[in-house]
Amino acid sequence: MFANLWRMKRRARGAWARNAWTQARKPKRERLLRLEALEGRQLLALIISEFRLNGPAGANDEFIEIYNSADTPITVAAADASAGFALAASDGVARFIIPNGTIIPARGHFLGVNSVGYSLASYPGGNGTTATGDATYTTNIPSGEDPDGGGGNPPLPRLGIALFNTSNPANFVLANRLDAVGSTAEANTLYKEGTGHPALTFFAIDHSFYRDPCGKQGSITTFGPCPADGVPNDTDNNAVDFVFVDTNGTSAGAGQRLGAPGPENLSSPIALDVGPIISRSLLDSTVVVGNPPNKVRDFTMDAANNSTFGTIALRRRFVNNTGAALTRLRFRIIDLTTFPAPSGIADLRPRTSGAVVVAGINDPATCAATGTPATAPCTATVQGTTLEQPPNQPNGETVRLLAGVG
Ligand SMILES: [Ca+2]
Ligand SMILES: [Ca+2]
Ligand SMILES: [Ca+2]
Repeated sequence: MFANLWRMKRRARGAWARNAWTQARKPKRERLLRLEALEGRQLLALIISEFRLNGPAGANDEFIEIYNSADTPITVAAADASAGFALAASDGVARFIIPNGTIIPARGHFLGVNSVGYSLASYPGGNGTTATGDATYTTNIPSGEDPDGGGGNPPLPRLGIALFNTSNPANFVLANRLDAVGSTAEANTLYKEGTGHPALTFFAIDHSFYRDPCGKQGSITTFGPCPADGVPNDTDNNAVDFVFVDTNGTSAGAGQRLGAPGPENLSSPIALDVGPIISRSLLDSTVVVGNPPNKVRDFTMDAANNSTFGTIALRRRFVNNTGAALTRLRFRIIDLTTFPAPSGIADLRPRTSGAVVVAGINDPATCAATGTPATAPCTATVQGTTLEQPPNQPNGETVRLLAGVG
């Protein structure tokens, strides 16, 4: 278990949804204007949440993930008579279209992939599904790659990308743009926000740029809770909104940080912070958070599993208040001290764990829910977590991997 999970609090953004109700009592014209404004804000909730423009399978190992950051589903409907929303590169050519009528759930995703090279199609998705593309394309988006793979060439240009509320290229203009991300090497401001994220030196590495859901810009030396509380940052400044990670902790020009790409599609899990939630508490609330059985430090060396200095186990109880059956409980790690941690800061690597039976629990609620006997003191089984792969993790598991229970 982990120190930092997706936060499950409701966000202030819920305020505008409530505003929609209060508009019902206003004069009709004002109401219409306000509703149009609300529709605009809802569309702006569609953001590019993660992408990469090359990978271990080469220049075409690309994916682009779109995210609905609103509290309500978004039904795609182009602003003109075109086929849907387009994701275009700064060469002005659309790579994929989200067709009209597509419903992207609240906090849900839509994934576009380059089918020539995309190598993460078996990344875990939803129940029995994987992160295959909801839409595909076959034209490379140049991003600093060696044009022929033979070396000795100037790198290809690094193109930015943008999402438009139309698929008509003639209408790829700022007024129709929903979001954009590009590097400092991109000259066209239509295809980036702010100065752009750092331009990457091309290596065939498993990496991605993702919108920071923590709010620390990927810093592994900043302690305390995540200011962004699990909601991907969009301050319209790519340089601070996006974080670079790769599975080797490579220094490629955009910060050195061990982590994993996490492409998500329409089938992928959705953070349950809208409506009924899954509540979280200590395994034993009669004991402070830093002591067993809530936190257990085991100094046993296990170098073969990246635990040279032992392990830390964090134990929590989760209650399903959704009213629906859950097939699996999954967590995404969004903040962790890890490689390359400076001296004095722990280099932590999440890993798979097995179930353990814990005795001496004095928490009446835990005992009533799952204890033997059902009254305190009791014994309870704490389930382990399984790190979900690919991508393969040659250096031990890292920030942003999914971990599942059940
Ligand atoms: Ca590319
Ligand atoms: Ca933006
Ligand atoms: Ca993702």
